Amino acid sequence: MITMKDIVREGHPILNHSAKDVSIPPTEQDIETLKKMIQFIKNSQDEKIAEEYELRAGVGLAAPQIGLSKRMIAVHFEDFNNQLYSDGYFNPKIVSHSVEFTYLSSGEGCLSVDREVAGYVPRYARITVSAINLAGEHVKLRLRGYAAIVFQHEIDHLNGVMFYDRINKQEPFLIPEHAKACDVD
Ligand code: NB4
Ligand code: NI
Repeated sequence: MITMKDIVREGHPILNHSAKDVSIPPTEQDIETLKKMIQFIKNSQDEKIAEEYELRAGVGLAAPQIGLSKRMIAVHFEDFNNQLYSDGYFNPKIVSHSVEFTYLSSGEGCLSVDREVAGYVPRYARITVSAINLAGEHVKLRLRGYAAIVFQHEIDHLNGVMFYDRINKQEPFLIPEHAKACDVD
């Protein structure tokens, strides 16, 4: 199982480089790795398991964060309509996005960053993502709000971008134009 010792931390070059596309159909090994990434997120949200294995809670994970420079992401979370997003994706690509922005009013954190970085992270309010899911199906996801934010954070990792790279250096709490806050519980 994946534990925190497997999570690469900032400063490691793999987090600042673009990851490579996964050959489709994915290999058994790629599928196994993606399943392990989803299980890590589920474990991190299970109080007992998280305590036993000292896991930091997460709702998403990208392969470069476990030292694999491949375009694979895993998510496991419920959005505000209690819609569950729990799957893995190969070669996710943002194919369209809104002009409007959003941001988490609580700011963002990252399992690869062992410090708080305050500030708003501007994200597109609505995105369309095309990808191959764990079952090997080609999917087109239309996402907004919290779900759109999570997927953008993970896809950024595939392009070597960290959340704090998007925070306004002069004014960290500058509210982007045409932006609506996304309040987490
Ligand atoms: C990715 C997220 C940072 C902002 C928002 C949030 C948590 C992460 C990083 C957008 C994506 C991990 C991957 C949480 C969390 C809410 C839901 C359900 C019950 C606890 C869980 C806590 F843990 N971020 N951590 N950070 N990343 N919400 N929740 N809760 O997930 O670095 O690249 O279990
Ligand atoms: Ni992250």
